[in-house]
Amino acid sequence: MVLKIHGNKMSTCTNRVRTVCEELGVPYEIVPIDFSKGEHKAPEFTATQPFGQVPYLDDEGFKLFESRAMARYIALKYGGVGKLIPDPKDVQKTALFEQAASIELCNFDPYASGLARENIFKPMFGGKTDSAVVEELKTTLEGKLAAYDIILGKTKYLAGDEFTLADLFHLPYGALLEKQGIDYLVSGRWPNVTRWWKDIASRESWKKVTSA
Ligand SMILES: N[C@@H](CCC(=O)N[C@@H](CS)C(=O)NCC(=O)O)C(=O)O
Repeated sequence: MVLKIHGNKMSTCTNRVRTVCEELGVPYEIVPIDFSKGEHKAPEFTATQPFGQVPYLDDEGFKLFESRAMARYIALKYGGVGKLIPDPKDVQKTALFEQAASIELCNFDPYASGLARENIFKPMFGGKTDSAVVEELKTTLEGKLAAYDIILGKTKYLAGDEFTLADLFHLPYGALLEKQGIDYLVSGRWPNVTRWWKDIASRESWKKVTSA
């Protein structure tokens, strides 16, 4: 049975998981969840994902939510040793990978997803952008990217010289920054960040996800 991803293609977190499948050539099927009908808040959905958010996966009856946990599961189960995630037996490499994954979760996602919420999702659903919040998020993200620039001046990718899930996790909200006209990842203001972003955003997996 093919891996089922309950979500939709407009969801950043669903696209994070789709990108992992594309990277590894893992066949999957999207089970569409329609936000406009509130399907993600329906009891049959929240029975599996109690927070009422997409995506979750169903792998022959094994159900899992949280896109980053799903990504780790898919890489470890289907990727082969060391692809996108280190071999768990290599404790130091795994620790460096987890450090990089935490960097994304703590130092990038709150600000990049916050900006997408203010500038894209709020207006899309009838809300109003709070410009003071936008300015605060932008200022904080600028400081974070200055630190990214130091890290990426030492290694090609966030966890070392190999592309891992920690880099991939940035793609959906990173791409939305550009859509808002926030050029932080592409402007060259932080040269190592721009070199890294251009590299990861040009991967075939991501191009496929964003074109289909
Ligand atoms: N931490 C969760 C976040 C999931 C999430 O925020 N999903 C969004 C779409 S990308 C959603 O379902 N939003 C609708 C809502 O929160 O009501 C993950 O990574 O899976």
